Order: sequence, then C-alpha cells, then structure tokens
Amino acid sequence: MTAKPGKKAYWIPVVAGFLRQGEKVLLGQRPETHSLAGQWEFPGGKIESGETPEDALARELSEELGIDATVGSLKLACTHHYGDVNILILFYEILYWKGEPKNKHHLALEWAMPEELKTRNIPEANRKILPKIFKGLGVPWRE
Ligand code: DGT
Repeated sequence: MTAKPGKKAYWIPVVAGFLRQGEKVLLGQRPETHSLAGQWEFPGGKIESGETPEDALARELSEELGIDATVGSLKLACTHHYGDVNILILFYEILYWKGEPKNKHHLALEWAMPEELKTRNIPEANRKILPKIFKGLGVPWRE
C-alpha cells in the first residue's frame, strides 16, 4: 500500500533481537492483550523518542526477558504495513547477555530451531522475509 497523496505516512520504528542457544533461536509468543496476539516473534519492541536503536533493544530485552544484553550487529531491516501503520523493523544479533532469559512479558518463551519458523504462526512482516531471516541467523534456506 502506498500513502495517499497529501497524507503523511505514519511510521513506527521497531527493533528485535536474534538470541541463540546452540542452533536454536529465542522466540516469544505475543500476549493476548497486544496486536498480533499469539504470534511468535523475536523479542523486542518500539523505539521510544530519544533512544538509539541499540538502547531501545537493550531496554526491551531487559523488560521482556530480564537480561542485560550487549546489542551486536545490525543483521537485517525490513518494512511492513498493518492497515494504516507502517513499521520499520531492525533485527540485531545478540551474542552476549548477563542473566538467564525469563518470561516477563510473553505468553510463552521458547528456544526453537530456525526451521520451525516455516510452520509457526509468525507476523506477516517476518514471514515475507523468512529467507533473509535465515541468512541473518546464518542458517541455509531450503524451500
Ligand atoms: P501493539 O503492537 O500496539 O500491540 O504494541 P506492542 O507494545 O505489543 O508492540 P511492540 O512494542 O511489540 O511493537 C512491535 C511491533 O512490531 C508490533 O506491531 C509487532 C511488530 N513485529 C513484527 N515482527 C516482529 C518481531 O519479530 N519482533 C517484535 N518485537 N515485533 C515485531
């Protein structure tokens, strides 16, 4: 969808993290009270005003998982629109963190094999770039 003439597009910047445990990656199931409830996402959330993307992701990972994370390299960026809202998602590698991820926000947390992303209920924003997500995770993509 393109913006209507004269109407300024409304953008929400979002950050998300790839946390790995061996070959697995951490997924969180979105809470009932939020949009896209029940879908499996990479932990993260919206950038608040005045934050750098890295600050925002470190804050979200602290709030959602109770960890003190070092935000690594930017692996991937994508855009998507849900109705009138456009989101820009920046996906970062998280190689180091202090503490054990605990569920403080999601319906459930799970370390999943990347292959499972093909069959899980994941946000359309992620589904449409799944081959790029596999590349960002360093995993070969097979149809
Ligand atoms: P909302 O969307 O108004 O219910 O508010 P929140 O607080 O649940 O949204 P939040 O902070 O999780 O913002 C993330 C937005 O990005 C949300 O619209 C869902 C979307 N999104 C798509 N894929 C992902 C992903 O892999 N991780 C995260 N964290 N968000 C994703």
